[in-house]
Amino acid sequence: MVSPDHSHYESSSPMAKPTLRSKASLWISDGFLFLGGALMAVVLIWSLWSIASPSPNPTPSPEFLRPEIKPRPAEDDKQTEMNCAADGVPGAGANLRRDSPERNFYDSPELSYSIGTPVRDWDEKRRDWLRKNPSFADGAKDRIFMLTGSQPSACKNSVGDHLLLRFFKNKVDYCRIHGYDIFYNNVLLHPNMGSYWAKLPVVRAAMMAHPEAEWIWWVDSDALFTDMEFKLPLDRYKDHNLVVHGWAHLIHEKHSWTGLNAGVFLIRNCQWAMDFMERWAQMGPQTPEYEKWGSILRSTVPDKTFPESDDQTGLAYLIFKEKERWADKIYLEGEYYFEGYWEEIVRTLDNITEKYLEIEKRDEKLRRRHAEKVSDQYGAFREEHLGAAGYGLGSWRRPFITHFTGCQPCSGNHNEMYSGESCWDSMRKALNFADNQVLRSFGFMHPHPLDPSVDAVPFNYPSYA
Ligand SMILES: *[C@@H]1O[C@H](CO)[C@@H](O)[C@H](O)[C@H]1NC(C)=O
Ligand SMILES: [Mn+2]
Repeated sequence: MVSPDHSHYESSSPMAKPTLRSKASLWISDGFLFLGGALMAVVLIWSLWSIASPSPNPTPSPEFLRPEIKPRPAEDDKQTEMNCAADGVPGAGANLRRDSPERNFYDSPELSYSIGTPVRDWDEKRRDWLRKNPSFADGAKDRIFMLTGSQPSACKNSVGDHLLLRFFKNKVDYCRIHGYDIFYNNVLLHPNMGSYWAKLPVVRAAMMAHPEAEWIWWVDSDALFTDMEFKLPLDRYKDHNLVVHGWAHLIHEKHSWTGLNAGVFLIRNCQWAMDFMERWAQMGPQTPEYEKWGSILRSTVPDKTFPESDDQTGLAYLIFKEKERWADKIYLEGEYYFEGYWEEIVRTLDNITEKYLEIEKRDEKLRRRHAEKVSDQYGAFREEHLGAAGYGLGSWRRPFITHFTGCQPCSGNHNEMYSGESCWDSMRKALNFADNQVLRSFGFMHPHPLDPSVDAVPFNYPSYA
């Protein structure tokens, strides 16, 4: 079935296959790629230059060179007045220039950002910080902070860093549209927690760095948003502290490690989560118990094929084995693509594109050009037509998150289940599918899902009129 995900922080991936290319051929092909890349860069710079300096008006006007500098409005009156008017935007009134002089948890020397150093009374500490920095209180209940990241070194795969850039761009696009902050980490916050364990210390540090956020949303580097309008149904998770894509019967009855996916999760910034992260991390490579956990997991999880303790199997284990302690607060989301397996998804994208075009042809208000900032309104308009689409497998709704589990864009050591071609073509297709939803607000679109070029979108697209 679904192969494990190890493509972010890939250094010690158990699924990684040794590369078949010899060192010599690697050098040669990399050399060609480098020359090709350099040539491309020259062409690109030349063409950009020719766009940037149009011949009819070679001397920029003096006004253009000397932008008018206006005095700042008096600190508090005008500024707040404007921000308060922006209702509906969580935290629109946040004051980024003031920290309360009163002591808060940051002032305690014993408090550490590192995993392995438990935090006590976190809920109270967070509440106290919010009380002292009240401009962040508005919207704090639902505020989301997105986290993602990749390994500290360059990708082995020659196009790996480019792919990671595109995957990250996609997340930045989603966050900008929805007003979320995002952090990309590419250092190991714990030297011994590499590979798929590396995200745990990042989540822990982010919880402390962002007390204004209620939710920390980890999204793997090899996962992307293929529906830029869909929002997490946070109301559904109000009594839970951790949300993962998963299926209860596979975990509780089959003890399967593929009964969930640990590559995308939403975790509440609270004491429960602090405790859970500490417990989860106890199975990691930074502890003397790592080998022991490898054998425990292997003996309790029948479909686990590799000996090392891994984060995903560890998470499944905690759900079925320490059920009383954790499971009540863990929401296994299986109703929509909280994250979905790319092989199942990418083949449906063409038909989905067709369906969405049909909807736009029928509904004039969806064809209206608009500012990117007000995209939410159009998402709501579109939703009126998606009642029959369903969610997840078999649906013609845009899949929310497509996860390239097993493709390993950075190392290139994709699982041998797939051909490299299907991974690369599918990634490009999904990335362009998502990009089209974003570029549309900028007046452009890819004419074809595998075409890197774009066309200007005609006014009132896609109307027959
Ligand atoms: C796409 O739609 C066509 C026509 O409705 C259908 O025959 C085909 O099976 C669909 N493809 C997929 C992958 O769903
Ligand atoms: Mn992944």
